[in-house]
Amino acid sequence: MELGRSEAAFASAQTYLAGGVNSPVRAFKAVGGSPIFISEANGARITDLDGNQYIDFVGSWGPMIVGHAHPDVVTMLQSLIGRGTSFGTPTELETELGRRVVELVPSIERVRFVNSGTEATMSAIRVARAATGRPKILKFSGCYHGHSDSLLASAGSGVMTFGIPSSPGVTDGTVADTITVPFNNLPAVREAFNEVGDQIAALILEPVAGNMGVIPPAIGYLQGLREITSEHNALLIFDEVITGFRLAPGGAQEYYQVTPDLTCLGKVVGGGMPVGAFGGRADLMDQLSPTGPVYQAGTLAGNPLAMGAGIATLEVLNQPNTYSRLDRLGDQLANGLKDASSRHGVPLHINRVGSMLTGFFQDGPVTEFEQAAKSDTDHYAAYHGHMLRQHIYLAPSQFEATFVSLAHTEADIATAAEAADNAIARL
Ligand code: KE4
Repeated sequence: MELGRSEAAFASAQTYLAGGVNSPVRAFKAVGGSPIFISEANGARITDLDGNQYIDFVGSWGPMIVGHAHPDVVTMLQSLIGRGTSFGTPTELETELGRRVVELVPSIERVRFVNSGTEATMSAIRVARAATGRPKILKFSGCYHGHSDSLLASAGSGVMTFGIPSSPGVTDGTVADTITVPFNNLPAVREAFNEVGDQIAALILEPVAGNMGVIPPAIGYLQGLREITSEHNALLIFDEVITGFRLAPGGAQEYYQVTPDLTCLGKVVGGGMPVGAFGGRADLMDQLSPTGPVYQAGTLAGNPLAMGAGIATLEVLNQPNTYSRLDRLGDQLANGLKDASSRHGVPLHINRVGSMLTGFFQDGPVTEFEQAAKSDTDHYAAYHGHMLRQHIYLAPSQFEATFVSLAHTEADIATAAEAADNAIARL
């Protein structure tokens, strides 16, 4: 496979861009080799600078759930682009996307749009701290909520110890109020509340973890978190940047029938344009400036082109059988991987919820971060390379999600499963 143009492009990019990329995972550090530079995409396929075409199972990390360059999204953007790109004023497009979000997401009575998932979670936490007057936030090992300082924290030795910065440049003081406990472990949450419950403003979690690989909530776990937070007058924040509009029209909170107090959104809600959002009960969201005292702002928040792409994307999803089809395609892929794993005797533990899944190179189970971390990342790196050479584009990290979209066909999934069989046979 010829990759010369991508390699040359990466060399040039590194001259001007930090690390040659604008987001670290794109650099292929975890799988080796030079990152692929994409020139165009359509449906379930992406094409690199050397003309190699791949079936795409990353989907820009989740946004491209209806496929790349969907005609309805393109038509919407074409209808808007000639009328200006940003006004810094209210537009009716924001109200229209807001209406759809409020109608679809059970917890959201009022929403505010921002430009990324990071901004959404950062702002939701500010609202929670203001509403409760409490300083501490409880998060979960392996859950990622973007790169705002207070969320770049690792677990301390105990819930009373301060959070530990997970990146240089994040100060001890910034994460002092961030408590990190294991995912899928209700006793750990109860212990935190028993010790410092009256200081905890909110819990924030991915209701289905996607950033340590896909890890579903244990049965009763989300309901348990709902009960504990309600009991202690703390807020429950679902970070649905990945799961929002992917697992169901109303996201994981609809899929599992557990309603948080605040919800963070991103990815799908912008249809591939830069959009994040956070929302919840009106009494919480009305604290935000200009109605209330909690400051939050953004020059390009609610950008009309981005709103248009989000509206068009949610409209495409708003068709009968969307989620049953996504689930069927996810199930077909998972079964193909399981067959390949057993056929060649290579341990591959599959976690899947609907159209998001991860094959962990280990026996499993994988129910929380420490277990996920035991995966054979060398195997994953070799597997990724074998799949790439067979024109299947996977996340360049064992600890990410594989996504299927409405643009994938059963034939695409069968092709990927066959490629996986070939790849696993060579491990
Ligand atoms: P952004 O700031 O990247 O738009 O969103 C941050 C974020 C928040 N919450 C969840 C659950 C997320 O998954 C993310 C971002 N996800 C990563 C990959 N899993 C984006 C890819 C990247 O960092 O380049």
